[in-house]
Amino acid sequence: MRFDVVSIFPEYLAPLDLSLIGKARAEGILELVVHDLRSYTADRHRTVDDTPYGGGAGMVMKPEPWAQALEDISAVSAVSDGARPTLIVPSPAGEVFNQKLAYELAGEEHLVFACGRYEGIDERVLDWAASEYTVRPVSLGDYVLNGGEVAVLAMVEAIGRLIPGVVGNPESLIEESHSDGLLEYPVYTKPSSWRDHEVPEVLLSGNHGKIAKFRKELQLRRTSQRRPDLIDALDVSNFSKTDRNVLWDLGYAVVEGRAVRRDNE
Ligand code: JEE
Repeated sequence: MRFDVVSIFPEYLAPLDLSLIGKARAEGILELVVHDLRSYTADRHRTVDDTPYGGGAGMVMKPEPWAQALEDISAVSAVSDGARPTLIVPSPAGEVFNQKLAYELAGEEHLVFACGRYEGIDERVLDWAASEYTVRPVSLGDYVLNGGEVAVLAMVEAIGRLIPGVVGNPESLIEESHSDGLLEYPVYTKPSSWRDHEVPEVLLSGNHGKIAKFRKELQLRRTSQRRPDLIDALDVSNFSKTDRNVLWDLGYAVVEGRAVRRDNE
């Protein structure tokens, strides 16, 4: 798999040399090249921004340096016949990045990330690039960053760890792929008693049936407290009597395979 990242702050992407991603690069599983957008400018001042047509705050990234960079990168793209590289454009106005999109993108051969700054990139770049790339504006989440670099660090890590051989422990990937739409249960390690805080006794019991029930209950409790939107999306048709009782306890009834708040009935 190949990643290219274009930015006016290439040093911002230095963390990609470290840890899992850095190791995968060193082992040749993953190729990642960071490009300085300013090296694709043609003027003495290496200008990448200009004032917005129609007025408004701030500056906008000029299209031509982007076209030069993206042409250069797609020309060397080694994607197999017919396939196009995917151009990911971090943007507060993109579709929100999630684990499903991470899996989808991990299946691509060539991802190119265009890190904007200022108020973003001239929109015509995205339209123009669609002749060579599958163009996807993507947001990291509903908050405002100063540019695309931090979003790219997060996305490259989330996508990169799904590539076979990149993550240290494939067992944890398998567990993730079976994840049940709930937040995870809390984890503990030694010592069992630490500064007057105890590990829940059932986890020391060796009773694996009881442990599984305990963990599922904690998952349901913290999900309803922290992420009620995930409870609403749950298919509870195959929930055990025990799980349904926990849901009831949390204020939900089961109606046609869905958990619904009892005060909503
Ligand atoms: C790419 C430039 C900065 C700031 C104006 C903000 C007005 C652009 N989840 C995410 N949040 N932010 C980004 C992101 C931010 C970027 C760029 C990604 C390039 N910026 C910038 C302010 C504004 N708007 C929203 O309300 C309307 C635009 C991001 C991702 N991925």
